[in-house]
Amino acid sequence: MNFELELKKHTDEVEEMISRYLPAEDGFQKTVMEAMNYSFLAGGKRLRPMLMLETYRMFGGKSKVIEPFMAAMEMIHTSSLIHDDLPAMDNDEYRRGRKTTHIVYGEAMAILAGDGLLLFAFETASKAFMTEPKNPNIGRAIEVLASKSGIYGMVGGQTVDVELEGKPIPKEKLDFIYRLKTGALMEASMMIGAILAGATDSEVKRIAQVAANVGLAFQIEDDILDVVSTTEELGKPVGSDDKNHKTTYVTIEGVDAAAKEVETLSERAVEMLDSFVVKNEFLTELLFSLIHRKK
Ligand code: GRG
Repeated sequence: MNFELELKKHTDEVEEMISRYLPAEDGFQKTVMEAMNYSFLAGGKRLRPMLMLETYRMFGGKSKVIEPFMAAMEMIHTSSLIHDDLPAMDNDEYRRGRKTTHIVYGEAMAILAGDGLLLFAFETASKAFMTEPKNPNIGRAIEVLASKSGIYGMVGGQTVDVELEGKPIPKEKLDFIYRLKTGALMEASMMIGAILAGATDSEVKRIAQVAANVGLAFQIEDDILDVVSTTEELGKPVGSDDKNHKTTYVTIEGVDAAAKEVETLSERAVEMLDSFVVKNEFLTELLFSLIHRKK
């Protein structure tokens, strides 16, 4: 397999599927739709909807029921990026190669665009009931989408992250933050793919463990790239963690040891994925590729 070529094809496919669900920019409130679409369409790797789709395919899913959930996941992720960039949080001016939403639309509109995307995500996911009315697993998928985004997932992780800014953090607590603020959406993505395809409870649990390892590895690599990459490559400022006095894997153990952890966690994720009877070669390659990602 020529992975780079396949990745490009899969990214384009995902892009096409999720963009169709964006709101039309009209009505007296159209500014909020413009701000929502501005950040959503700025690009991004589309990793979460891709993980969802490929997990769905791995478990034999074949219908369009997955599409509103893929779009919903990217909307929730984008809403978190908009809020994460706000002056009250990381105060960043660039994201996905563009000025951040609050720089272009102002702080109040950026807050509303984040709120709008978050709620529009659930409006969008609910469309699955019409796409496949007989699928008994849609309710469970919505529950996972909500819980992994909220106080027991991403919001919970971000809460501890914000509270501990500028303070030394022991590694166990840093793992807690990473598993929730970054890992939870990866878990939700792969779990929803499995759930909608009709995987068993035990398969869903195992796929969540694969995703948990991917999520932790992904955030550690994010720490590394913040130190070793460039703004052009990342499309967002480097040195943001230093600016915000954050404890990261790099500040605790240095770049080399952190890179080793990324490799170990990713290899563990691939091994666990390999233990399933059902296979998806592209998904395996995708997880491997994250070890050496450049952005
Ligand atoms: C709006 C529900 C809601 C919550 C807000 C601000 C916040 C609570 C959470 C922040 C979560 C966060 C930004 C975690 C970092 C995750 C991370 C590594 C993001 C970068 O993801 P990539 O690299 O970005 O996949 P692209 O741009 O490629 O999509």
